[in-house]
Amino acid sequence: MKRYNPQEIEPKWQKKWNEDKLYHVTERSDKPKYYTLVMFPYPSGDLHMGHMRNYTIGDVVARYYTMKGYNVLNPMGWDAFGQPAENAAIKHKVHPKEWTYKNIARMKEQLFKMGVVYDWDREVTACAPDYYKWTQWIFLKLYERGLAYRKKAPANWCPTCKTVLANEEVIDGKCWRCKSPVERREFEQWFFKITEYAEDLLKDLDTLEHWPEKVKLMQKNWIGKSEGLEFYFEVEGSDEKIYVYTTRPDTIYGVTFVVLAPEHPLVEKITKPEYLNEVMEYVRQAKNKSELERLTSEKEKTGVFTGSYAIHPLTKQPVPIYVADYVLATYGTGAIMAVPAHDSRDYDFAVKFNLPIIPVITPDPDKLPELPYEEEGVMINSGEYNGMKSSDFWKLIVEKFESLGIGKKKVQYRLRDWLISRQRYWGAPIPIIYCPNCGIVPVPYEDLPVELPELSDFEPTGTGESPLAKVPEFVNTKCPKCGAPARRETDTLATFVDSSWYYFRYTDPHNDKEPFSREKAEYWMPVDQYTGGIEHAVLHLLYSRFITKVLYDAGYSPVREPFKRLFTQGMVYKDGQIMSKSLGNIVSVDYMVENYGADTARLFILFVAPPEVDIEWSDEGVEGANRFLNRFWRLVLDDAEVEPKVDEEQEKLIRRKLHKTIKKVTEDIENFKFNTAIAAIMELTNLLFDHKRNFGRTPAFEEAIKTSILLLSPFVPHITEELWSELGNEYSVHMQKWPSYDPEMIKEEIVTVVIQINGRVRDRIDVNADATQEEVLRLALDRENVKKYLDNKEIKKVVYVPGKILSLYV
Ligand code: ANZ
Ligand code: ZN
Repeated sequence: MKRYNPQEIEPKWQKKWNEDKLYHVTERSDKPKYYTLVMFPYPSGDLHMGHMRNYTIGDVVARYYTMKGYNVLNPMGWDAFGQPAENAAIKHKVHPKEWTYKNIARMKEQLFKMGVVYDWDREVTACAPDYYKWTQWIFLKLYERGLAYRKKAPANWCPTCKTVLANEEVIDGKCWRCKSPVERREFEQWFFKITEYAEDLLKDLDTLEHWPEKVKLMQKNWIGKSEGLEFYFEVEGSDEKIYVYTTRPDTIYGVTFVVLAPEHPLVEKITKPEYLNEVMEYVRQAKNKSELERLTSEKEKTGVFTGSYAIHPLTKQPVPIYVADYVLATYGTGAIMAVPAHDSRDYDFAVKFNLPIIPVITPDPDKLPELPYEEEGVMINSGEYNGMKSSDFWKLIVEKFESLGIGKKKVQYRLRDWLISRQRYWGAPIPIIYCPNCGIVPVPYEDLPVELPELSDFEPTGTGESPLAKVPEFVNTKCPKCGAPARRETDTLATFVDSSWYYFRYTDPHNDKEPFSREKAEYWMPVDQYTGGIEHAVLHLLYSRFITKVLYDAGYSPVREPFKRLFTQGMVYKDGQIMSKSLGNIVSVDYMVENYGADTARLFILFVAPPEVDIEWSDEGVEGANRFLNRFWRLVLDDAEVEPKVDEEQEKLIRRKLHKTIKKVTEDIENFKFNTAIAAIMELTNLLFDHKRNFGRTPAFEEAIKTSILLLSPFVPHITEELWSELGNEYSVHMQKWPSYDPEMIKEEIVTVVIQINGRVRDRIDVNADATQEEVLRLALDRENVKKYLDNKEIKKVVYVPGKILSLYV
């Protein structure tokens, strides 16, 4: 019999699937649609097994739903603009474009080799003018709707990458790419007004039933809605008022000082002359720190006294005013009432600066709380309100301040507007023109795309200006409104803009009139299954949701939410660390394919653990997967050693097991439990091995073999295609109908088991026909009669004749 040779069969089928366009789809179908999508990758170079996990998972989904009878859209593309490509290009001294397209070709080849299939006719590449034309179009739509604006703003500046970074790209005060400490600098920048959608983005999370709770919580925290009171303090000996925002107005009697952010406009005005030098020096230093650095709670609190006092609005007592960098200028009003007894940051500050700490809420009225106490409770030290529940006092004090006219209830969001300009070459130019007469003028739609010029000197300038500013032919243009000489915007769009709408483009990838037609989007959207890394839980997903909502409001998108179901897969580790090129611990696609074949690699990845769990690469695991495929091959193709012997009971047993397996595999795939689905098929094949040895290739055996091939086909597509064809079936296994099970067949059969103790019948129990010895024993030991005759004696021996007798010896 022919041996299993993946190196021969895999390329053969890959070529055939590709030529036959097996996964090419159109909207003309009588089947229901299913849109599955794996987050499109940065074309960063070679793929390894860590990346492959993601694509393999996506491939199983696409192949399964196709067999299930859906019209499956399963596209692929490249998040090809952006800093990673550019940094690598600078390092390797090649043009980003060349570097990018070379990597795309290489990655495509690797996906191909792994048997991962797509509708390649829908490939999109973010750096291609026919794609970024529409990214620019989307920018203009937002501009038109007042959702894109320019303002001078302090920005995170990476001195190494020489560029401005979005807040999200600053991790622990360091650049997410190169890890250098980030500085603060002021620039004119473009923003998208995502804050206008804060409430929608929050509220609609509730409609996303099939998203992981963890991801929804992360988005919720990022949006950070809070309800509180905004009110003002008067300043002693001054007409100035200090507005503060608090979510805990119930702690008002515990206020012992007030803090201004270093950037607060009143700092200079209210600081007493003898304190001014020290305060201004502090302000200068604080401005260089990133927000994250300032908020890090482990850091020791710093600050300075202004020499001035605020008047407590209820007690009329003076409280000192400090400037401290743990208060941010960009949140609330940029100033706070400090309550050290009930806020840990204020507590640390008060301890360090020796300020009074007055507890005003306690969980137990007979005892003082342990400080800082941040929960609710009962009021103390709060005058006439003592004994009241703090939550009631919260409402009361808000009403009181409102009626006194010194404060009002307010909703705040932590979410900031989205900084979208980058002072980098490798991105879509922002389609804006600056005219000396007309000011900011959007590039007319018919002039799109604003093409990125071919530049050989694309390195960042280091002044904060984009390298495009060095190209007069690009910069100098005419005003589209008045014709006067004008300048183009030289910043490019952040890559998160490119990736915030690509899933729409797949629905209509060749449209040259609009980014996508409403009709096609209506057919395909929303994405039914979106799969990707947890690292995109906040930004990419939030930005995509935002752009979808804007396009919905503008009448282009038929849906308000782009992704119906979200799955975040785990990471792949090797030698205890994340598999990554930089750590030198990768297992390459080429190595796996050459030595074991794609099917073995796929089977290992899918079988080793549930897809959401992190896995450790294991050579033994790979060997095990390979052994299984070899065994399965022989099971299917090798002749039996015995002539077929049809035993009706045994045939029934095989069929029952088969139908149970179909049910389990089907349910497990739909619930992303690929590992247990595969385990169930393995269990079935073990049974089939025994059967073949004792009963030969009977009709039930042949039936079970054929169905097992179908059940395995989404996981290991090549070997199953080959075996399917070897058995003389019609091509392709992947276009067959997914097997269904007969509910009658899997009904539990109940049998009565006789229980003997020391050879004497003592009881009878009803059990499932396929119950194991342990299960039957457990049930037996619970019976009163059995307990009586066992009389607490030690059981020496157990013999179980399945479905008939359980014998115990004591
Ligand atoms: C007094 C207070 C007492 C507070 C207490 C908390 C606990 P969230 O819930 O995240 O919205 N805060 C307000 N503006 C701030 C700023 N610009 N920088 C730093 N902190 C600021 O947080 C609101 C709380 O964070 C506010 O409520 C304020 O401290 C602080 F027992 O006011 B609280
Ligand atoms: Zn003009």
